[in-house]
Amino acid sequence: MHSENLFKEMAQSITDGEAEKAAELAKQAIAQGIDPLDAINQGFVAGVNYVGDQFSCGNMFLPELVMAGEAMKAAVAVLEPELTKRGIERKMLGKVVLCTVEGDIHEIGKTLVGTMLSATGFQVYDLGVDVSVMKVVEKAREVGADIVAMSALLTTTMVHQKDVIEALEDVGMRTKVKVMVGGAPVTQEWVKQIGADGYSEDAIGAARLAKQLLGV
Ligand code: B1M
Repeated sequence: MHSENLFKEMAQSITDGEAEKAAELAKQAIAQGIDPLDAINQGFVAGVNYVGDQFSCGNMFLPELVMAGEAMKAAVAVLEPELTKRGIERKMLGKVVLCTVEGDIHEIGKTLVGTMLSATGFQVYDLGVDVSVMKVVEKAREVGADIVAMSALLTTTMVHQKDVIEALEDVGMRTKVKVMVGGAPVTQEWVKQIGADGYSEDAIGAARLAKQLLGV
């Protein structure tokens, strides 16, 4: 199938919340030699953005949001090993403790960021979603993290990015660790406001930023 048509079908599979179809299309993309990041960004993300917009306008509801999320996860799970393979010749660039902040269960973007960081050569400790402030700080201390990376998708939860920075300051670790943030509501202005070291809009940018922050 021509890649443009495949991308359209991918977006549609997310809109329809069809996890099996999404996974099948992801496999097809790999078989056709399509860049897995193009499949994600030009195909599946278009669908998830559409569902998000429709949800905002009240034209779609929570069950559709959930099904779109499941379909997106199924597609990303197929594409992730391919993304990782592409970064196979690498040296270890640094240690990153990654999470989605407390109260927030959005995991897809965070997981993609983790995949791209790993593929670029970082050792990633992915704590998952809804992670408490102290759990992030303790893990960063335990592993001697170079970077703490936090995702937040909700305007109500992004404030916990600030809480983690304050907790790092309180325990005297802030000068030893860089902090990067991301997620749909995060802006450069927010970065300044909370005293983070940087943010990026997407997973590739996150890997680039992590390298910049450590000068590697
Ligand atoms: Co929810 N959700 N959701 N959701 N959801 C949003 C975020 C929302 C914008 C939808 C909308 O109204 N248009 C809205 C937030 C509004 C706001 O706060 N301004 C919203 C809402 C309201 C909610 C609930 C409150 C709904 C409810 O219950 N009434 C609820 C909250 C639950 C909670 O967390 N406590 C909720 C629940 C869910 C599901 C569980 C159903 C599901 C998530 C499933 C899962 O993750 N397993 C879900 C989904 C799927 C979405 C949308 C549709 C898609 C999110 C996604 O996966 N995008 C989303 C609307 C949207 O974003 N279009 C929406 C694809 C992913 C690849 O992109 O996560 O943005 P993203 O990550 C990108 C970048 O942001 C960046 O790189 C990633 C890859 O390119 N990035 C980083 C992310 N983290 C980064 C970290 C970095 C750097 C870059 O450095 C550390």
